[in-house]
Amino acid sequence: MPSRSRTRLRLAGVLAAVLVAAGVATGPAAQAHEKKPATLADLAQRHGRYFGSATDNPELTDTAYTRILGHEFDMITPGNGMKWYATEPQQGVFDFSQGDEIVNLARANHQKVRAHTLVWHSQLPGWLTSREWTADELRAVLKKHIQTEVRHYRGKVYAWDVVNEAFNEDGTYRETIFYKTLGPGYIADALRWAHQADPKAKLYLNDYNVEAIGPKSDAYYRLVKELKAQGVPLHGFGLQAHLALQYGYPTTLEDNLRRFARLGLDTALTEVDVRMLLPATEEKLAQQADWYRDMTEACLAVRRCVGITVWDYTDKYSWIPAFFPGQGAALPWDEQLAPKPAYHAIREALRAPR
Ligand code: 9MR
Repeated sequence: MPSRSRTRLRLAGVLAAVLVAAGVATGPAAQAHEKKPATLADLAQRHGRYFGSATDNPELTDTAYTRILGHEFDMITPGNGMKWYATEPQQGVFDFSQGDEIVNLARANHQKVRAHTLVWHSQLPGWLTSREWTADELRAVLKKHIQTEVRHYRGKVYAWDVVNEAFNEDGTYRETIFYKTLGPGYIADALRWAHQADPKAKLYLNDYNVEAIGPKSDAYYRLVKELKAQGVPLHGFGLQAHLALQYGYPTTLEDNLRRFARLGLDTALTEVDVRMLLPATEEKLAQQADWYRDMTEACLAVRRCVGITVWDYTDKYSWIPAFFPGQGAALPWDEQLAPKPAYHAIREALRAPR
């Protein structure tokens, strides 16, 4: 070998050694070692599912937070920004800036959006709740709100929670302004109006405490049957899954998901968290991890359970401590954005072959 080639070879060897010492990838083995671990979204996609998180506008300035939000999930739900008080603060005056910010961020990160929510008794603007409406007036107001918002996001969102929390615990209709003024038909109307405005969006009914089979989920089961029989556009049933360790795990979740699938609906776990009485102990965090694992497995076991969304991913931004004083630690990442046992349990469930 000519000496110049030998020198070059030796130099290449030295260079490789320096690169290895510096931790820079050089060969195929190093590349394999460098490969980024699969995200929750990657793992869910292997099952044809998504894994999502809610988020909220004020948190978006936290760059450590947005890094994980943009990386680990493939579905995003605005926690507040698309609600009525935010989007129509004065009658007929629409403001989509908060929802747009989240939709734009999701698009930049190649994530889809579950839009939330059009018809709900809570977080309504004052102009709507502070006066009486005739049925005709309220119907017009509701239709305009739904169609203006759905049209604005047409083609940009995967699904809409059209009606949120329509039933009481005993399965009777919640006496909301919409129910009291318009009767139960407001639900079918809302779905039809939303469908006209975006025929491709998946339209959902969504509620909490409907994970187990019981009076409240039975009410949805009956309603879905009726709506389907009437040809009303309805595509999914969202189970919020705000669970609490002290109230027990909904062991009939999988059967419940399956019975809605048999009615021809998609299902999704839409607002998952598992709160506990504080302080969090190792034992409680282990139990919480089991519940996250069980919920993930239940969804994977039912073909039409299309995905799971956690109601934000970190305890830093959870709604729980403000609403249930003395409770919290409900999400898979802690307040320092470090993954908890629940995160690893979800991964294990998603990694298992099916
Ligand atoms: O996460 C939302 C929180 O920031 C709001 O203050 C709260 C107001 O009720 O709503 C929270 O989100 C709710 C969701 O829209 C519907 N299901 C229950 C959620 C928790 O309250």
